[in-house]
Amino acid sequence: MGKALLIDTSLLKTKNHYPDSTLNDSMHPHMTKNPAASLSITQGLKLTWIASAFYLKLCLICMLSLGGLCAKEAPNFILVLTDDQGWTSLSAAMDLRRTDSKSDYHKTPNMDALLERGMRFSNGYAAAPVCSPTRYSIQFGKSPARLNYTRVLGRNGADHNQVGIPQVLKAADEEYFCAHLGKWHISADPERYGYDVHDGKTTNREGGFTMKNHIREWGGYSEDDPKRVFSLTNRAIDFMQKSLKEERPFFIQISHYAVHSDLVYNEDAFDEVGNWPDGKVHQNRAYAAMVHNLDQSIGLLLEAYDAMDLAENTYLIFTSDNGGMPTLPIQLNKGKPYPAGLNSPLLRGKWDLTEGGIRVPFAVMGPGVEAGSQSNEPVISYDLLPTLADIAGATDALPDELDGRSIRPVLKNPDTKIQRPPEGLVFHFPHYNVVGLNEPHSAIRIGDHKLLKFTSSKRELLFNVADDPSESEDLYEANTALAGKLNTALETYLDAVGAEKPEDSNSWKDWNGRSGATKTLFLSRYPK
Ligand SMILES: [Ca+2]
Repeated sequence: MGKALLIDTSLLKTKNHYPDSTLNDSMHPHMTKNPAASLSITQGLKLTWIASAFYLKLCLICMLSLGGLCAKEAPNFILVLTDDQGWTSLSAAMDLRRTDSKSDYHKTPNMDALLERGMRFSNGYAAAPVCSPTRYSIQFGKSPARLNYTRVLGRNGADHNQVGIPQVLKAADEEYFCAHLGKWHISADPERYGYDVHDGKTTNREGGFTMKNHIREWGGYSEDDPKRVFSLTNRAIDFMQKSLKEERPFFIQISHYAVHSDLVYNEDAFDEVGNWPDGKVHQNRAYAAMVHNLDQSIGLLLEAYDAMDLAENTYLIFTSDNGGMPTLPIQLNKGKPYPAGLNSPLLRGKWDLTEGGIRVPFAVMGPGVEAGSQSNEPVISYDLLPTLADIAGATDALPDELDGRSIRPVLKNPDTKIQRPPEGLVFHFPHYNVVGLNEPHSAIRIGDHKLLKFTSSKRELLFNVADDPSESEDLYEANTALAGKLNTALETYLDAVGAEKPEDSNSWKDWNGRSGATKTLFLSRYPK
C-alpha cells in the first residue's frame, strides 16, 4: 500500500511532456536559480497550468491506488502459521459440507471470520506431520522428501543453500520489507533468506515448551501472554505499520507457538471456557483456553488489517504446520488404534500420515478472493512460495525443482484444478516413532485417492480421502490397478529426489525401532 502514492518524478523532469510548452530548463520549477526574475506573465500562467495538470495527474494516481487498480502496486502478504492446529479445531467447519469438520467445544469467532472473509480449503495439507520439515517446505517450495529432512529430532540432512520466499519477492521488487516473527525451526538464520526483521533461529522453547514436567506440559498453566500470542501479533502490527509508513510492500510470517504444548492460556480465557459445555470429541479446558487466546490474537490482527485499510492489496493466508495432537496428553501407543481421537473424523494426528496428521486448516483472504467461498482442490504448504511469486509477478526468480504449484488460479475460481506433476502430493516419514504409527510409512495423493504404504509390514492401503477423509474403508483389494499406479508414482518420485530410506534412517531420536522388524499396530484396523 502507498507505493503508488509516490510522486512520479518523471513528470517533473520531462520538459516536452506538455506539447505547447515553451518552457526551457531555466524555467523548471525545481531549479535553484531565481526563476521568478525571468518569468513573463504568459510564462507564469503556463507554470500555473502545468502545476494544475500535475496536481490532477497526482490525484488520478491516488484514486487508482485507492481503488486497488494500480498495476504498479506490489501486493502485501501476511502468513499466519499456527503450530499443531488440527483440522477440526475451529468452531467453523473446514468443509462446509460436513458438520463434523469443526470443534464441538472450542469457540473461535475470529478464525471463523477469517474463513468467512475468504476462501477455505477443505483439502488443505501440511507437507509433513511434524513441525520443522513443513517449515522448510514453506520457505523453499519443496517437499520434505526432496529436502531430505523429514523429522524434527536427530540428523538433519537438509541442504540449507536454498532460495526462500523473501528472496523471490525481492527479486521482483527490491523494496519488499520482510519479517519472520515467532517459531522458525530451521537450522539456518532467517536473514540468509532475505528476512529484514526476524527473531533468529527460534524453536519451541521460546514459545514456552519445557518438556521437563509432564503434568505442567499437558495439564496447563496461565500466563499473561500465553504462547506469546499477543506480543507476536502486536509486533507484527508494528511491522506492518512501519512498512506502510515507509511505503514499502511487505511479507510477514507470523509463526505462532500456539497451540503446541505446553498448554498455556490466560486466566480470563480459562474462566470463560469454564462456562462452555463439553463436546463429545473435545473436552480439554486448558487446550480450549489456549485455542481461544490464539483466536483472540487473530482478532487483533484482523482489526489491524481493517484499520490499516489493507484489504485492497494484502493477502492473508492462514494454515498450520501439521495436524493436531491425536490425544491429550501424548500417548506412546505404537500405532495402536484408539477410538475417536481429537482430530475426529480424521484418523490419528501429529506424527502420522493419516489424514489427522497432515490435513490442516487452510484459508486465504485478500483482493479478488470471494468471501465465504470454498475450494475442495488439494493444496499444500509448499504451494505457498510459487503462489506468492505468482501474485507478486516474481515467477522468474523461482528456483528449479519446485514441488509446489501456484494456487492463484484457484483463488480466482475455487473449482480450478491445479496442474501438478504426475506424482501428485507425496508425503514421506521413514522413521520409527512410538508416539505415532511407529513404522516407516509414505503416502501419495493423486486426485481423490491416497495410497498409504508401510515398509516393514509390506502393506499398502488405498482410500478415497475426498469422500472418506476418515480413511475408514480400505479400497486396495478392489482397486489393485489404481493402487499399483499410485505406488509406481510414489516410488518413482522418492527415487528421483533421493529420499531417505527407512533402513538408512536415524529414526526418531533414541526411540529406535528395528529396521524391517518393528511393525505398527495400526494395521489391525484393516484386516485382510
Ligand atoms: Ca507443529
